[in-house]
Amino acid sequence: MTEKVRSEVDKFMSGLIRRNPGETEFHQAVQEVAESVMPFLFDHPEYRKASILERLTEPDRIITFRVCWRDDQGNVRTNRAWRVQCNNSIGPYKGGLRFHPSVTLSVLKFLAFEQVLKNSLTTLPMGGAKGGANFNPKGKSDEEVMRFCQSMMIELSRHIGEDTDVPAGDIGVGGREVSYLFGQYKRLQNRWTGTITGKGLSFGGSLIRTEATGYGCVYFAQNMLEHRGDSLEGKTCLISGSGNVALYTIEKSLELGAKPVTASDSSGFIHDPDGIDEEKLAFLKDLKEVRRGRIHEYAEKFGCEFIPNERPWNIPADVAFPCATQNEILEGDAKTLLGHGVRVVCEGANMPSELAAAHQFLAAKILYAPSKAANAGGVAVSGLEQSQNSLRLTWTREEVDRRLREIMQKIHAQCVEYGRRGGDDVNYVDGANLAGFVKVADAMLAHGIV
Ligand code: NDP
Ligand code: 2IT
Repeated sequence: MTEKVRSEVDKFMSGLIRRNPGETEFHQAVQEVAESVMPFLFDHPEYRKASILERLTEPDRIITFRVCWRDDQGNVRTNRAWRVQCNNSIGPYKGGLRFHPSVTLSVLKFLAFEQVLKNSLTTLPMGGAKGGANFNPKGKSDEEVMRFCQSMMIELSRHIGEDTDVPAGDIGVGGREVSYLFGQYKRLQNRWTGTITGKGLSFGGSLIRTEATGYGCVYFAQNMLEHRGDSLEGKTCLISGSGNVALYTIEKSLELGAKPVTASDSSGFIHDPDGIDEEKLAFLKDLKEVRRGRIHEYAEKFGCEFIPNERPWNIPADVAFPCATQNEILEGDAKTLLGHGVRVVCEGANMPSELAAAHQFLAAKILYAPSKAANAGGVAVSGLEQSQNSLRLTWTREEVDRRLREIMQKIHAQCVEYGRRGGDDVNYVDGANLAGFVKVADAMLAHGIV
């Protein structure tokens, strides 16, 4: 980065930090994009003249509201919920809902901002939003989760709609929560619309949506490897998390001949040097998706190691798929991974690498896919669910999978186009940020000062 660009990034960031005090995750997500985009803005003054980056980092609208509900003991409980509608220049707002005690406005603003660029990369007409609540579904009964979802939807329903804003799942919001939210939305509207995605297959959900983020992430890793004449076959893979994204990352990596050896949750990780095979994966799915149990049960069942309170990054491997949460790879973890010869880091989770870790991967010139490119398969199939709802028909598994693979290829091609550093070396961070940015920025320029 030249001195001129560095000083402009610093100036821009100090203004953003002043306007958004204490929102460290939001600062981090914007900083990464500003570093990629600023050199381009110097070459294209029309975007700077129209203050596109300033406008893109100021959400269109943020809704904050109280959610009251009654627990099984009859106590009145109060949570805080938000919807951050960041930018709808290229399509209706779209993005997930997160239920986790760590949810703050800063977290949702970073996620909404990244969603704008991610959705742009998918090639589908979707704007970016994110929402959620500091509600912890862990340990709650189905009835309690239902009452929370119903109460939340009473307010949220005023701000969403099939052509306005279409929520979906994220951490802590899976099939059960989406179903309760959708049931309440339908009741309040007295209309059947496809306003939430990730719905059950019997009521408008799309085949492959459950699998899409994990599958898409592995397809992206495969695309990067193929670009260098390599493949996933025989590669040892570290996976963090054991939720929706992690499970289907394990499934697809297995299918493509790789060897997944770890999985984790917030209590620690399991290391299975023989590999998580199909039978073990079936156990893991039942443990996590049905019984909602803890990861140590896997180690007890299959006689492997459970390492409490740690993440899997000190296990030697070829590929890392962080699939749990933000900032789960710190700079030291990145150095450890690189020291062990990791060749691919492909982000299933949103912003799992802190900035200094990402800089390590970029400097080492390994295949490093940032989340907004690598995990876009989830929202892409959400977009396909919206298309099917509008058409009032359903596509086959093969059809949706074919489209998902095609979209991941197109995202890869855009990253290569905008992020090529010479030869077959690609800076996927710059590529994803620039390609996502240009499409939204052009739409904003065309719309005038709004
Ligand atoms: P799930 O709730 O299904 O699973 C989350 C997993 O990550 C669980 O294993 C959970 O462990 C672990 N985890 C969550 N928070 C923490 C934390 N603070 N510290 C340690 N472990 C944690 O969520 P998803 O699989 O849907 O989401 C995972 C990531 O992927 C998130 O970053 C999400 O934003 C991103 N993503 C999800 C998409 C989707 O379609 N669902 C699409 C694109 C990105 P525990 O159960 O112990 O909390
Ligand atoms: O981060 C994400 O892309 C998601 N949680 C999925 C959003 C969606 O609308 O499917």
